[in-house]
Amino acid sequence: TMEPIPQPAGLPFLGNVLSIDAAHPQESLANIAQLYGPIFKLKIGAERIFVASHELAKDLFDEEKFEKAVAGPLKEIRHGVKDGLFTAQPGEHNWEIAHRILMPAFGPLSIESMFNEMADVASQLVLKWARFGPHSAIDVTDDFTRLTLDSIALCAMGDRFNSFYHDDMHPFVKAMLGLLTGAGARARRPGFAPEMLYSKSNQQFHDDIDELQTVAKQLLDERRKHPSDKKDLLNAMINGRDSKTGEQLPEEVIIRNMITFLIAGHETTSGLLSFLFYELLSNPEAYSAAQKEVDDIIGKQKITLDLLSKLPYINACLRETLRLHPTAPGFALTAKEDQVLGGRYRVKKGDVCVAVLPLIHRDAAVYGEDAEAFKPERMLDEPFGKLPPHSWKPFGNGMRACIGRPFAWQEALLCVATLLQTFRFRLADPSYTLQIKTTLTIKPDSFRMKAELRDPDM
Ligand code: MNH
Repeated sequence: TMEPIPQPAGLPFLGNVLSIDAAHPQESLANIAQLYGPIFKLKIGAERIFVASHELAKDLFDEEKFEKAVAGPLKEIRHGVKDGLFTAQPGEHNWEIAHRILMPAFGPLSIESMFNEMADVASQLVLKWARFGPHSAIDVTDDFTRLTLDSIALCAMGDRFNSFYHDDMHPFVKAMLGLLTGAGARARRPGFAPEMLYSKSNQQFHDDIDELQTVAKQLLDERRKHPSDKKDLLNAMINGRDSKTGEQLPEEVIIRNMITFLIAGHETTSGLLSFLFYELLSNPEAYSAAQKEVDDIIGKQKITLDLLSKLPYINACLRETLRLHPTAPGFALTAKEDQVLGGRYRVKKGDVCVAVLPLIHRDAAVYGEDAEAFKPERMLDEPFGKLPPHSWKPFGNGMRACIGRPFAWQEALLCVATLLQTFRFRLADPSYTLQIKTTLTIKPDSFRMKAELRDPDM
């Protein structure tokens, strides 16, 4: 028998917007789930169905029944990057060809060839923190964002942002962040407010998009003028031919995807690294175990790809971090036909459902009564392989899952191994309690630590 999907009482016009604290939407969703259970409907601009348990989410992740929805902030980002991989509608032709051309470029072999460039950027972070000395409080998330931005820009298109050498941001980065914050703000506007109210921020939004396109086009023209045989993503897009149709990517599609990689490829990995260090500093046993693995396997050697493949505990720490803190905390799906979730909740064709990852990932039915605890052991290869399907989804679902996962993983492993090899860390403020800062992604807010060189002669 069918049950109605619960919906908190709302207000005329505003609907449920007041149920969501714009600064802390994840906390609001957790509170609503406490009261209303693992599925509920909210009218925030449009109507959305939120799904917060593994049992109900399983049906959402069935690609026969649901497909990716470009909704909310993604729909706004789409103004800037159209049918780029991240914001393409299901079935769009330019997604199909870009996906086939880029899959090998994001494959293990190609990512391995980016190792030296990733290590180059990581060494800049090490130098900066070493010079700070043991008494300065490091703004962890800021520096991890410098790392991930510089590394995607260098590996994807051979451009050095040199973020560690500037306090103010590279103009491309400024415009990209403008597009992201603009997209978030636009997605929250109440539908009934006249557009006129927003003419200034609309202008800024479109200026940022123009700037991104201009800079990306310059980089593309530059590469065309001075071709190189570098195996980066830009060359893959310039030279690649679709295996199925023989087509090459049109210029505007290359530009859209260059911007897309920067947008999709930096905040999530930066958040992952930040939460990982937060969890290590809050769980001394896990910190010691991770430290021991780096010391036993790597010691004082120069880190190589081969050594990175021998760190099961650090791997498990990364997985466990993304379980508790999925840095892309949700994604949207639409029903392809009328559907039923969990055998009892009716969802109509075209309804937009959001997978609430932080709650799905803390489902006690899957992870047990200690689901809220950071326990990397449960994510070692063997137990990880035995988790029920669809219970760990930080990289999204099916054919629209993250294409950058091998890139992010290699970058994160290398960074964690390098930092643990080099420094001893502690909280800058021992009484720090975790606050989450939400933009499109989540990060620990105002998280600071101090870094002391383990070998002062370095
Ligand atoms: Mn990534 C899609 C999470 C790193 C490029 N990524 C997704 C989705 C999630 C996600 C979730 C699916 C979104 C949706 O269904 O609407 N991504 C992550 C996380 C990390 C990450 C948690 C790091 C940790 N992503 C990266 C990196 C890059 C990247 C690094 C680029 C180098 N991601 C993408 C692209 C897509 C995507 C491109 C869209 C893929 C597609 O739809 O074809």
